[in-house]
Parts: sequence; structure tokens; C-alpha cells
Amino acid sequence: MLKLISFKNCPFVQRVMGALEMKNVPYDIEYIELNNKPQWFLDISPNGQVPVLITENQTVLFESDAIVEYLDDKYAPIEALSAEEKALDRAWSYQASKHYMPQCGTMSAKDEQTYLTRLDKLSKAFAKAENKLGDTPFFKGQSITNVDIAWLPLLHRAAVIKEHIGIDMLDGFPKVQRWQQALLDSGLPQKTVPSDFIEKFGGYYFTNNYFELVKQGKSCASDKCKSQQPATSSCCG
Ligand SMILES: N[C@@H](CCC(=O)N[C@@H](CS)C(=O)NCC(=O)O)C(=O)O
Repeated sequence: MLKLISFKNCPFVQRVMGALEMKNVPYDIEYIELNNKPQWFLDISPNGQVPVLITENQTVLFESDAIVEYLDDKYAPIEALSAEEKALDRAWSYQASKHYMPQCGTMSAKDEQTYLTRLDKLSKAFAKAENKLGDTPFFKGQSITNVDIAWLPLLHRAAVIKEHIGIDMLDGFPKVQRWQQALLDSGLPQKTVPSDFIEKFGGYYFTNNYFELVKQGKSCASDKCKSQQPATSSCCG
């Protein structure tokens, strides 16, 4: 059986779990703490990062892009993709994965100005997707593909923030919002994070930062809040 070494809040891990789930490949999972990496993990992981996938031959794979490509090669889809389609899928997947860390940075912002500046950069990714998306539920049509899986961490985390903080990172991107909803409705988000994800994620991203201020009603960036508050209030002024 495949074994995935993981960290509960990691978007790169979530993408790999999405690929495994999409392909219905069984796997074991072991979570580690990144602030206290076990020696066995340091011994096998070339760069000390998760995700790491240990294959049935006990080969240790690392780097999420490489792991996703391995899963494609090993568990090939019934419908073969052309070389052009594969290249485009990889390119659109990269538009998401290169924004995983920027999204983490945006969610960690300590104040409204920093949050908005970082969100502005992150929004460039959402704007590209908005331009490309059609009227189908998923990126390429009626079913989930690798591109959807790559965007899942960004869109799922935006949904969690919307639900728990009341800020929508996807404001102004209606097609991306529809796409997000289709992914949420697919049930995939829950299958690609641990059962205590909200607790872990909230514990890290909703404390001691801008989101905590918003939660406490001491600051806000949402239109809803803006319309309720005078422009000079501490909320938005
Ligand atoms: N390029 C890597 C990035 C993975 C990554 O940044 N993982 C983070 C957790 S989300 C990590 O393991 N950080 C620990 C460290 O860098 O020491 C990939 O795509 O797999």
C-alpha cells in the first residue's frame, strides 16, 4: 500500500490527497509535526518537506508535482490525454500551486493593509482562472481533473475563511466562486484534509493576526462590514 507522509495544514499534501482520491487509489497516511520533524522522516526526505509518498517498492517520492505525475503514470486515466492537453493541464495546475504559499502569507497577515496588499497579488491567480473558466462545473467540463485538484487547496481554504471569518477571497470572481461551490459539493474537500482540519487550520490562521481582529469585530475588509460601518470607524477607516 502507498504511504503518504503529511502535515495537517499543508496545501501541497491536500493536492496529492486529491489526486489519490480522484483516482481511488488506497493509501495509508501518517501525519508529522513540522516544528518537530521525526528523525526517520529527516532520514528519508531529501528536503525535509511534506508531502512524501512511499511507493509499494519502498521508493521515497518527494515534490508534489513529481508525485502527481507519478500517480498519473502509474494509475493512468482510461482516456489518454494528448501531449498538448497534458502540457496545458500542468500549466494551469502550476498557476494554482505557485500560489499556495502566497495564500498562506495572505492568511497570516497581521493587519488589514498587509492582508489587502497580499490578497491583491493572490487575486491575479483568481483573475486568470476567471478569464479561462467556461460554464461547466469543473475546469475542463463535467468531471474533476488534475487542474481542479491543483486548485482545490486554494478554493477550499478560501471557503473555510468565508465561513469562519466572513471574508470572501473570491469576491469579484463569480465563475471561480461557482467552481469553488462545485468542488465543495463534490465532497472532495473533506476527503483531502484530516477530520480535525478546521481546528488545526483555525488554530494557526485565525489567531494573533488580521483574521482574529476581524473575528473580534475590531477590523474588517468585507463590503458587508463596510456598508454597516461609518467610513471613519476603526473597522474600515
Ligand atoms: N515544493 C514542495 C513544497 C512542499 C512544502 O513547502 N511543504 C511544507 C509544508 S506545506 C513543508 O514541508 N515545510 C517544512 C520545511 O520546509 O521545513 C512540494 O511541492 O512538495
